[in-house]
Amino acid sequence: MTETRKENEGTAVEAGSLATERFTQSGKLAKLDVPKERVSQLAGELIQAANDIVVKHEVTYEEYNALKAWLIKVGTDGEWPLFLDVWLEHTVEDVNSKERPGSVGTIEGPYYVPNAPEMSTPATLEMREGEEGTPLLFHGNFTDTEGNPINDAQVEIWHADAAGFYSQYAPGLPEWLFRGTVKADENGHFEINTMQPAPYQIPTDGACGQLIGAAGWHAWRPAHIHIKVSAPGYQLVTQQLYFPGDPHNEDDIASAVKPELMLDVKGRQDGQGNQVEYNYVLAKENESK
Ligand code: MBD
Ligand code: FE
Repeated sequence: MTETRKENEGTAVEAGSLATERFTQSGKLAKLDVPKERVSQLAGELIQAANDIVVKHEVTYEEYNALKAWLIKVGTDGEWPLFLDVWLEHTVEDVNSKERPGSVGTIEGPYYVPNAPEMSTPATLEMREGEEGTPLLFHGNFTDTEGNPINDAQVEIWHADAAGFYSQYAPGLPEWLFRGTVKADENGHFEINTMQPAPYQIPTDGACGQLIGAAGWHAWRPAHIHIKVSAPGYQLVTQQLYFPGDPHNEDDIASAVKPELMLDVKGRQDGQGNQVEYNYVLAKENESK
């Protein structure tokens, strides 16, 4: 446990169960209809890959039972969303966004909550009185791939607080702390006042943490701001933005850092923390994806 984890930490089981429940109840499951041929091919090759590993490394019964116990614990801890989003989503995102022009995306992760409070620009995200951290003014513009402004764009933003906690996934935080849906103005401009998040350690007291410990890995993600940008008629971009100099930009446990997502943070003239500009280019629905 690090000094950033306080008594309001909660447990991996709580965060995991909430993420599992959120996913189960999200609209994402209503539309699923994977054809039999795809299921057979994908599940078949996954099972074959696991069998190949057993042969290649002459996996013992002790190791097989450790795996079985661990997989059971991933479920009881509710950590399937965490496990998949940390160790698999980055490749799914890469494969599915490589043809999309415009702003670069990355993984969504397990802690998105839809329908965060709507605000017009300039917006200030919900904070507590005396909120700790460095103030950050995040601003930018939306254009299409030809450079024309987009007039009805929005920025959904969510991030951890300065201690590394996400609202709705850790006890004791205001429901919409550091979560908002900010409407850009008619010129495609947005301004969001928030606080810089801290580097983030994924929960270490659940199944994922147990794996990390057993393998001698680390649990850190660099500090990041989660974003979904969209406008009617344009393709949604899900991304995260990162801060130069973070010790975990090079070894993110979730492999979700890309050079295009690095912010160019500057000190503010008025001494009130930092500011950063990041501009979005959205692809139309029918532009290749
Ligand atoms: C996070 O905040 C996150 O962004 C990811 C990908 C996994 C765990 C926690
Ligand atoms: Fe995150």
